[in-house]
Amino acid sequence: MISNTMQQALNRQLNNELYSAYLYLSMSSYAGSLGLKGFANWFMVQYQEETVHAMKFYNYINSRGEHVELAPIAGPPTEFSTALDMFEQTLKHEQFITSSINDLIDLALREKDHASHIFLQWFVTEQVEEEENDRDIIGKLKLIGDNGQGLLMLDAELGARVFTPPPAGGTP
Ligand code: OFO
Repeated sequence: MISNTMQQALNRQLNNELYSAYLYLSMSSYAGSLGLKGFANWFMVQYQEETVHAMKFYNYINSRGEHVELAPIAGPPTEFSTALDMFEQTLKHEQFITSSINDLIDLALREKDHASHIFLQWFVTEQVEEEENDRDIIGKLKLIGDNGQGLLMLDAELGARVFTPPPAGGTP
């Protein structure tokens, strides 16, 4: 049993995660249209990871005896100026997600909802990793500047990213 306030807050975060998936799917398509197949792959893996995040909230809400209320997902931007622009928007979005996770934890603490507090810890660690990855890539893109060869080398590096599905039978 979780409070109504907590259920609604978790539900909103589920929607945020689905929006994250939408945003990165849009970026993947845009990168592909520029011929940057490695960037497209990186964002496609990111999309897949976000669907896992959304399902974690979905399963958690159900496991607490509540049901999910799916809300409309906002349309993400569909055009981006440069690869750097995509990653700067990615970092900004992830910082928003970090702050929304922190707000959820504040709520769990206020409500003495220890189960939700523990559930949310995974996301705290994940957000540190996500923001670090984005900052690393932004740093490389700034170093590369207008150097096409550098961009192609980074494209090859990002093309090697592989999605690791959650363990079968475990919580995704
Ligand atoms: Fe990108 O971590 Fe979820 O939203």
